[in-house]
Amino acid sequence: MWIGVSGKNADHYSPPTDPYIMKREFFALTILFVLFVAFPASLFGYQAWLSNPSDARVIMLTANAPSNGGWVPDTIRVNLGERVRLRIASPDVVHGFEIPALGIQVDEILPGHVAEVEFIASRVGKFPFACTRWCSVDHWRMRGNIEVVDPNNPYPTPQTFAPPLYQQLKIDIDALHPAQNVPPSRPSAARGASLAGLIVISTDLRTQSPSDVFAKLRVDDSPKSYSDQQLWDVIAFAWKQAAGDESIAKGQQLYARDCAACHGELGKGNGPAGRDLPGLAAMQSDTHSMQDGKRGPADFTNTAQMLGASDVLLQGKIVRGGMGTGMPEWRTLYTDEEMWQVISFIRSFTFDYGLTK
Ligand code: HEC
Ligand SMILES: [Cu+2]
Repeated sequence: MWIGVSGKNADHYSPPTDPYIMKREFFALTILFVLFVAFPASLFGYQAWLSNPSDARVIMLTANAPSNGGWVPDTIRVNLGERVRLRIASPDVVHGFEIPALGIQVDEILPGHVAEVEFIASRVGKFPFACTRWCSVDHWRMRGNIEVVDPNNPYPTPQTFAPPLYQQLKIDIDALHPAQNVPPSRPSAARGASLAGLIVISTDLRTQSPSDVFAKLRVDDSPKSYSDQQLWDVIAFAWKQAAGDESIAKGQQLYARDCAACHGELGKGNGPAGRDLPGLAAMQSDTHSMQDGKRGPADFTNTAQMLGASDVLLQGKIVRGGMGTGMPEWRTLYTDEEMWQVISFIRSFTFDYGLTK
């Protein structure tokens, strides 16, 4: 190693022959080797080992807000049985990641960091994934798919979903649903609880609207001595009971995460992301609120509309989305259970469930 050779003297330099100098040179060489070759190599090796301790297939995924391109790639194809390690980076803002059908979740993908999640592709199918953080106005468009294929059977019969309840029951979810009956004031589940033993509701609460249930109660003989408000209170209590506190609490979380940005924290349809959605101006529905003279997403505090809708009808709208507006579809992202949970929470905008918000 001819260190210190420079300039015009370089040509005249002859290697040292003195053994002492040669020993020193060897020592210097060793240090240089360690400094510039072995140490960095070990670092890289260690890094690589850190990021891939198993024999997982590493897939890089970039989380961009939809206006910056969304997920890249937005379709990931892996083989059945493969161990997959997703390394997810975010160049812009904080995102989240979830593959609901596989129960895989990364709560936070911070800008400039790489979040990792590992799983085994143990089921064949097409599994939607989505961002779980409200990263931008069109956050809910931030979706992609993981396709798990069996190399031995690359063309399986396509997945079939049972038709949603609203289709099975042939409910027209695009029809207006004004309530035939509205309560004098906001029904209270707490007040209704004290009357619940006296007034029995025997109808199916999922397929009937609250307004229909009221109509049936009103023509019954037994509750004749009770006021309209009292019947409504009992209905509010019945709905809360049927859902259960746990379901309502879970629905509240889902709503805050996925719906509030459009429908508003208090359900008034005035969330910041709900403004100027395409198609709203052409809507004939009365469920949406007006904000600054513009139509917004459905107003869940609008008693005259909400009490005319059965849970199944609301489910249909959430399942399918659309309505010619910016309402996203949730069928591929929500389990049935989550669907009912979010609906049970939406009811708290018309029924007083005594929740703390
Ligand atoms: C991107 C904005 C946006 C998001 C996010 C969104 N919605 Fe909507 N939603 C709308 C719009 C727009 C409508 C149609 C307004 C109308 O029918 O007047 C709508 C309508 C609805 C309706 C129909 C109400 C009715 O009585 O006709 C339901 C139910 C509903 N949304 C539930 C949800 C739930 C639950 C979530 C979250 C899981 C959600 N929405 C997320 C925009 C949104
Ligand atoms: Cu997002």
